[in-house]
Amino acid sequence: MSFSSKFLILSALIVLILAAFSINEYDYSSQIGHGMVINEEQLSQFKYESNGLIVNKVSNTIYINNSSVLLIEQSPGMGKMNSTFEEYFMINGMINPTIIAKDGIRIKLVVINMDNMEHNLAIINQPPPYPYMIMGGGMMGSSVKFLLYSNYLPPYSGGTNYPALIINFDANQMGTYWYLCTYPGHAQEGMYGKIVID
Ligand SMILES: [Cu+2]
Repeated sequence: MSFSSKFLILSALIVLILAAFSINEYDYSSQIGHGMVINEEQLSQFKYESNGLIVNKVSNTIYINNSSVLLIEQSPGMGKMNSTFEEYFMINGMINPTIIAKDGIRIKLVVINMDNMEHNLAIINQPPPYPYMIMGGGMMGSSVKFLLYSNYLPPYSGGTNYPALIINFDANQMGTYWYLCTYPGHAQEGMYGKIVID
């Protein structure tokens, strides 16, 4: 086979791969909300899309400088990921990473429950340690401010469909916050991470 025909085949392959990705692009607006599921194929697409973030595995930090997709997995492996926590967030292969987001950007949060428990995602201005009850008592009366409070995702029951939630989060209030799960006991056990908007 000549060099030019190899080149042509390679080019065609690249075009096909790019086409496959654009076909898989979602109309996010129609999927924002509760009760949706994400299958393995969509999951790998979101993993691909969230690969563009600046990740520092040594400092367990993710920098988000432009509007992007952030894939947030909840307790994948059901505690078998060598985590010291039973309940935790896994983002870009890191457990409860610190997220540093530029002020004014929109982050598409793709939250996927991979655990056999209910979880949600909240962003608050209160640092740890957290009480057993975040809602309905534990932190009432304090000056807790929520930037985000999501619905609860139902437990993952096996198979190739994961309970999911997509949220457009506008990082437009500079400050230091924490993302956490408000299910009783989860944040107390370590299901939280820091998020800085600067
Ligand atoms: Cu939880």
